[in-house]
Amino acid sequence: MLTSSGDLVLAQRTLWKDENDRRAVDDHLEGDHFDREPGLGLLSVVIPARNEETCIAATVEHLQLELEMRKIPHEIIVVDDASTDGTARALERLRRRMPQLVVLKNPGPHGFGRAVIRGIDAMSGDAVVIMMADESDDCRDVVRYWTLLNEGYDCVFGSRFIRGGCVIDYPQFKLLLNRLANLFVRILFAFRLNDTTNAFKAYRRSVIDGCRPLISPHFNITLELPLKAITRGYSWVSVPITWRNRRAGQSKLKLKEMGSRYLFICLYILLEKLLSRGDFRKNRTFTA
Ligand SMILES: Nc1nc2c(ncn2[C@@H]2O[C@H](COP(=O)(O)OP(=O)(O)O)[C@@H](O)[C@H]2O)c(=O)[nH]1
Ligand SMILES: [Mg+2]
Repeated sequence: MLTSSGDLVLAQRTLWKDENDRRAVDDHLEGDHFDREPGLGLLSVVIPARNEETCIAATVEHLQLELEMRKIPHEIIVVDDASTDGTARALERLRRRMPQLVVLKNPGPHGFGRAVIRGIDAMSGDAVVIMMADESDDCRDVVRYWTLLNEGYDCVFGSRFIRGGCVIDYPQFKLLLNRLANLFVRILFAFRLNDTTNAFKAYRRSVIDGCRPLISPHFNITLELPLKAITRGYSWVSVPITWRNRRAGQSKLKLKEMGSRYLFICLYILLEKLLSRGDFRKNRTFTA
């Protein structure tokens, strides 16, 4: 439950792994304003997938089970981006017995960002969680996200690097680059969020609509969404999450190809922040 001053009072403490996690949430409440938003009816989970035959079934089944158990009305949208392995077959088998599963094919052009946008465009939910296909994100964190959205936040941003969060088997070099990139983003935008680059986040539909047009074709969508949401004045909270490296299949993130694209989207949104005089902010109702 949230008080009008934005303090978080956790009605369901059992959702958090322990008392430290709860305090970590309290410590990371941010956002430059907080208007209480109405409760939500349906959750959409968008999962981009490319050549994930070894893990897509487990990812979807575990998620479905967790959401059923918690009685969260949901749909799961998997966007298959021209996979050349058995991903499409695995999804077809799942779809036959899971009415909540929507399988979309991205006919091209391809790319992580394009697949995420295609999933978001097709969603029927009042809010969306973007989740990976390789079992790296914890389904229980999706439930935590949903709880916080229902308490009134516009966005919930998981962080693996605050008290209560953790990473398992993160490749060392990638971890170093990740921490440097996130430090750079933090300094550039002057906020406390320290895991901006991770895609696994939750947004109300109103935030997604307020961040359009979405322009990132590749992994830079992972920066575009949270940076726009924060810059445009949506409320957000950061909570500890767990991430584990994939145990099967191959990583598709090509750091060399992504560096300049990440920089591009950062500078694009920084320019909006510095020069647009708030034209794109939430609840902007007049033009001058
Ligand atoms: N639809 C789609 N999904 C992608 C693409 N590239 C990566 N993914 C998915 O994005 C998620 C994260 O990719 P992954 O390879 O695990 O990146 P890493 O964890 O950073 O190494 C996985 O679910 C992938 O299947 C793509 O081009 N299209
Ligand atoms: Mg991964």
